[in-house]
Amino acid sequence: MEKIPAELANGAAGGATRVVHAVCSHDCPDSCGVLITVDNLSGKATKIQGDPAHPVTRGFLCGKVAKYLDRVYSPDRLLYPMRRKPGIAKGPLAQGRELDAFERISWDDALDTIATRLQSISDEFGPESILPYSYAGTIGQLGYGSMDRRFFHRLGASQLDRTICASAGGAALLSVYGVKLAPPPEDFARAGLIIAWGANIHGNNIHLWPFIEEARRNGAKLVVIDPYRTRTAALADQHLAINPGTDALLALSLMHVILRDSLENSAYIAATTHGFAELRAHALKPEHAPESAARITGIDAETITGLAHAYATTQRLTGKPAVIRLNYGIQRSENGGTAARAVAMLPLLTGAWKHRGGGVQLSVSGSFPFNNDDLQGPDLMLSSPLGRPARVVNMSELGHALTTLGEHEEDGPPVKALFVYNSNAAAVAPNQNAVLRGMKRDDLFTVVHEQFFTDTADYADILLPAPTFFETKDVQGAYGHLFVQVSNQAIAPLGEVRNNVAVFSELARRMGFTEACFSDSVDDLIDQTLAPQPHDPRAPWFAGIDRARLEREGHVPLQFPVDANGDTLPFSDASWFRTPSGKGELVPVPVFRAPQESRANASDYPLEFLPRKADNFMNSTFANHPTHQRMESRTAGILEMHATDAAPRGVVNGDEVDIFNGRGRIRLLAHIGDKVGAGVVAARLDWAKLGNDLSGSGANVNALTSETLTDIGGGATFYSTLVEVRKAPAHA
Ligand SMILES: Nc1nc2c(c(=O)[nH]1)N[C@H]1C(S)=C(S)[C@@H](COP(=O)(O)OP(=O)(O)OC[C@H]3O[C@@H](n4cnc5c(=O)[nH]c(N)nc54)[C@H](O)[C@@H]3O)O[C@H]1N2
Ligand SMILES: Nc1nc2c(c(=O)[nH]1)N[C@H]1C(S)=C(S)[C@@H](COP(=O)(O)OP(=O)(O)OC[C@H]3O[C@@H](n4cnc5c(=O)[nH]c(N)nc54)[C@H](O)[C@@H]3O)O[C@H]1N2
Ligand code: SF4
Ligand SMILES: [Mo]
Repeated sequence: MEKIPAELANGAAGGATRVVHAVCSHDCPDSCGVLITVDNLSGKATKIQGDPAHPVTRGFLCGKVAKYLDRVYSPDRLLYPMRRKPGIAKGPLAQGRELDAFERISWDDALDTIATRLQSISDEFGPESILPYSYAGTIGQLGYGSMDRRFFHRLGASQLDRTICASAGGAALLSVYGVKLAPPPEDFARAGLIIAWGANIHGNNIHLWPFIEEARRNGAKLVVIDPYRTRTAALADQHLAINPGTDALLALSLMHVILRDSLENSAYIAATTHGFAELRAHALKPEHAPESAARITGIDAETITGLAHAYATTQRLTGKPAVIRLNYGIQRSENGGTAARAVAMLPLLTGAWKHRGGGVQLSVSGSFPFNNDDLQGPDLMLSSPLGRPARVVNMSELGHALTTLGEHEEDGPPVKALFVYNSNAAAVAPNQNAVLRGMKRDDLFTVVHEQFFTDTADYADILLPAPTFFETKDVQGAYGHLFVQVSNQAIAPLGEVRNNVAVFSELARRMGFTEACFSDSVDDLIDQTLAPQPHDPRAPWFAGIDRARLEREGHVPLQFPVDANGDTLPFSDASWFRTPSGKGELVPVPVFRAPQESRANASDYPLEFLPRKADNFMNSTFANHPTHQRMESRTAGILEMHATDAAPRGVVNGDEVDIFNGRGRIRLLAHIGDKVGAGVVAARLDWAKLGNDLSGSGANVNALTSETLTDIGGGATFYSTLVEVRKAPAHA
């Protein structure tokens, strides 16, 4: 395998410019290796490119990060600590008017204020009244969760259950397989049939695409299962526009056909699974026959039968296996955990795992034996004033946490301090109106550590400036490939920005925490996370991987055991499973239930709403940059709907429409077309303060979503949302 030259990895000076190896830290499966060119004289970054030596990045970047210099050097960066001016109420600020509400202070002032307030709140209400709120602004090991976790553990703050993205799917895969392993993207090139199931590969996972294209050049077919006609769907051989929330039924119907027509792999099933007889009886029930499933999934019976046959016979007929790219789309739904479990069982029936390029890929994150215990110090909770593990607050219920928690004594105290970092909570959390009602409370002390004046920043008492990945060092795995990488610091921090590690070790010092772990440097933390727990069965996969080697080589592949053919084939035999039975778990059998919020139970709000991610933003990140807005201009302020739903409502293209339910209301411009089928409407996630909501209420799509949790894993259910749409009254 080609390696990038050492001088690239080290960022050594070699004339007018130097090239530094870094890693894109955004919450994307691709974790691209990037090369940043820095001008030695000015210290400024002048260029970013994909690392040509990285086998998955292959020298190209997505559109949003290719324009990253616009983000790093944006004139809108938050570069200094600030505090809310006395007497200014919390609430949305027009973009560019933030300094009406905030004034610059020194880091010492900011940190002293935070430490004093957290101490007095802890003394008065107990430490659990302090709530950290973070997600994946960076997925570097250190930036995502290291010193911050130590700090909040030692403080005794409420623990945050980080469920907003992937917890239902994660729990599903763990229940079936016991460990999250999957074929790497490179192996997709060897597949004969690729199913993208709730996976917008073109938008969200672009570095998988070249391997799919390679497979297709060799005869493979791509089938996309998605209620929305994504670019991925439009480019596929077949697009099945499934009704939202019905994936478990489709998977059961595929099983039904496979078992009815005896297309399963009996020897593999006997050797590797547990509960097959029960699953077989369940799948063969008449309600799972294609004719029955068709009515509910919206996919006709012949198509279901054809897909089941293609899926189960690809290996025999083409000599190449079938692979499912199951992404997180299907599990953002009330019964999404069950759906993900059902889909995950399919290759256990056919034995696709026995062939390189076959199986199912949700996430490969379980391949990295990072030592998170040493990094995050959960035992420090025992040294907190509580002396026990603190209560757990589910991040998908932030609205509830900020508005009603503490009303019942058994809940523990109300939230009195909120510390947000790595997240634009006010934009991305469901049930936005409840979230904002909570954030507006003037008895809530809020700290926000950010790169920009986001929706969340508008509610801060204290603002702290955060770095981009150009300005800090980290180490990173991936959830979509199998390379460990170090991200070197390319440029000096702009203004007075400080990274997540620095902020929390400074705060720990001010709070009087004397444990040695609060003095660990960035390099110490990297070394710790690269030293797996000795009892971790995956520990050998990090053999020979240490900081020095990563700094030299940039990216290093995990050291997997290989079979006689030189292949690593997870779940090809029973030795790979980590479930209680030691086998692939087919029980409890997945039972399909339509979501409460779906057409099956439609009432006053009959339309299924997809509050979607934008191809050229990263959740709400990038939404504020003019360059990125231009790339996404087609989706700005738009509600996509089907003519069947527009006509009876008297809506024509370009009309202003109100989209509403019992939780909220936003106003967008109707766009009638083929992106969604009848009964479904869709709009994109955005910064609320940009004003794309034409009603002027300063909301975004999450004003409509609910805090209902998934069936397993306690996840968010963005894609189980019912709404009604009405032509907006004409302006007076
Ligand atoms: N450009 C870009 N890339 C991103 C992100 C981004 O915001 N923008 N976000 C990143 C993050 S945080 C994540 S978690 C990953 C997520 O990547 P994906 O898992 O691909 O996430 P989604 O876009 O939420 O969902 C994928 C598709 O599922 C479809 N879908 C919705 N409901 C259903 C359903 O009931 N059944 C089926 N079959 N499909 C359904 C949606 O229409 C969508 O096209 O992407 C990451 N990459
Ligand atoms: N309607 C709807 N809502 C959704 C989704 C959806 O598809 N539809 N997707 C959900 C999903 S899958 C996810 S993962 C969540 C994502 O939710 P978030 O993780 O909150 O995602 P972002 O909107 O990208 O906000 C991340 C913020 O972190 C900041 N940041 C970046 N690096 C750093 C750093 O080093 N330090 C600090 N302190 N801050 C930093 C960025 O500036 C950015 O504002 O959103 C969820 N919400
Ligand atoms: S967002 Fe994803 S595709 Fe784009 S550069 Fe980052 S890791 Fe690569
Ligand atoms: Mo996510």
